[in-house]
Amino acid sequence: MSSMSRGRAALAGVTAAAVAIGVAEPVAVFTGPRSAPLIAVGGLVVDAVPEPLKQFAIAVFGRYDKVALLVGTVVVLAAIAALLGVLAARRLPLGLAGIAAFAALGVAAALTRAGADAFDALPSLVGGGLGAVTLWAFVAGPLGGDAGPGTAHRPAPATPASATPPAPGSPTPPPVIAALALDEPRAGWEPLEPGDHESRRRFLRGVGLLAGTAAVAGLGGHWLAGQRGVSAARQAVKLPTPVAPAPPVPAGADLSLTRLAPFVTPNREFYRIDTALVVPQVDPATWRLRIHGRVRNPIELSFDDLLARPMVERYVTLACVSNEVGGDLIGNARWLGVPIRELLDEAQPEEGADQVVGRSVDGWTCGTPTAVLRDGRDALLAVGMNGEPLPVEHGFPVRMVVPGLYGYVSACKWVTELELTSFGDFDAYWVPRGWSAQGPIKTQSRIDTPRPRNRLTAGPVTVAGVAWAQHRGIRRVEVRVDDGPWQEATLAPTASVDTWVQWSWRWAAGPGEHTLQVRATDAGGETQPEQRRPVAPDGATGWHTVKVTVG
Ligand SMILES: Nc1nc2c(c(=O)[nH]1)N[C@H]1C(S)=C(S)[C@@H](COP(=O)(O)O)O[C@H]1N2
Ligand SMILES: [Mo]
Repeated sequence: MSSMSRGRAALAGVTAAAVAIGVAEPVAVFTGPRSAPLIAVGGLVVDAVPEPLKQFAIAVFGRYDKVALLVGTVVVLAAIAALLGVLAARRLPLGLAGIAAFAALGVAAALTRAGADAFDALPSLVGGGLGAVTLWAFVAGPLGGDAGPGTAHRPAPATPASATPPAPGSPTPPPVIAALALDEPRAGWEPLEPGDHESRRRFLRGVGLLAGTAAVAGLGGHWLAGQRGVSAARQAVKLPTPVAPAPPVPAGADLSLTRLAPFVTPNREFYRIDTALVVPQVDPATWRLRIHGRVRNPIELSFDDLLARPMVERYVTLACVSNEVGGDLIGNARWLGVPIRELLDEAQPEEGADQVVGRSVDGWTCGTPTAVLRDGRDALLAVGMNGEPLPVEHGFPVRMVVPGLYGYVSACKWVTELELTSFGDFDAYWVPRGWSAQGPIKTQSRIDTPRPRNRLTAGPVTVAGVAWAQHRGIRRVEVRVDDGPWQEATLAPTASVDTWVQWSWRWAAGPGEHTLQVRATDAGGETQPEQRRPVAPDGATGWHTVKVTVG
């Protein structure tokens, strides 16, 4: 059995893992990015992570929660791989069994994703196989560091490795690689046997070569997979002209103040929330929508069928239930699509089918009350966003948009199914994870300017922001300073009850520290409550509060 040093063994383990993950990527170019082990296992983690941790990740990492998750997964994997390397140096079969266990995890993760087929096992199988070969090669094979018992702990020469004349034809390892040798000789040690140098060089050359190959394969595969995306298909989509265009945004709806959210959120700045680690690439040529379940007349539509139907265009403000008071997980866009109501009328839901489950190509689901989709509001199967085909990350080619409901119960992206069922019979994705099955948007208001901790000059200050109560509409917005009397803000005109509204208020700011607060009242006369509640289970409450200093 090998007598590698721990450092070498750990490096061998990490290299084997890098090979496994790297070579799986080009395989996943053919089987789809979601079958790549890192993404597949990451997906399992996303679905399994306890809710408070997910909240924490969103709060701390914001939009970068997915990057954080992948980096975290890689760090954990590297640590385990290092341990496996050490284990393998003691008992090779144990190390190999560890790699097999990881490959099995990758296979299981890839095969249990929505829409998976047997080929999705390939990236993990190929990666696991080559990872195992790599580990063997380091521990017992041609790259082996076996230079006799006790190599690692034998005292080493005073001269650095690079000072030793290299054997003919074997180049000195570059300093970076040499620095990686964890059993680098240190000053004051006894000379190494020549075989030790050679074995170290062989080992490091192996590490460098294999890690390089893994990186090239991994990055190249990743890039190739990107080339196979649907951005060309998206660009080729010609959106139909709506039979019912959106009513024009009234003049003055946008106060155009710096730092105030614009009335229409540009697509590039629109918040993005979903559980997808890789953005689903859905080809409109093969996309189908099935309307099925408890319906008398199941329907199946192609993308062309959908585009051929009369389309309406509407401004609707989308909001996430995870939006904190004062948060920015909200955006307003002009959506083009087919009213879901018309499709449901054709499908004819059965009595008692009170839930429509929107199902995404990646298996994610949301549950929307059938009654809401049929009550006359502009619930759309949307294909266009602000005059463009849906951006891929916002659900291309087709998504749901339902005015008045949080996204997690209504806004299914990459939608491929509408299944009629009941709330009693089916829990959509977020419900067993502790979120309410019903998700009407709560009335909210936000101060966009001034910002928290701004330093202002005494005198007139414009306080402004947005307020929303989708599908009810906003009647009134009030502002108060330092617990003083509530003062009515001026509402800008807005496109409809389904959109947010900008508001502004002129403040004669006197010197000192001040606290600004805002609250909105919906068209039904209900004022948003002061009581602070967290986002779970059905949306945050409380008044947005901003502290500023006036000098
Ligand atoms: N397929 C899919 N659709 C989804 C989600 C998801 O995780 N997967 N998240 C929902 C949530 S929680 C919200 S708030 C909205 C956000 O839509 P956006 O990313 O276009 O802003 O999408 C909804 N649609
Ligand atoms: Mo959300």
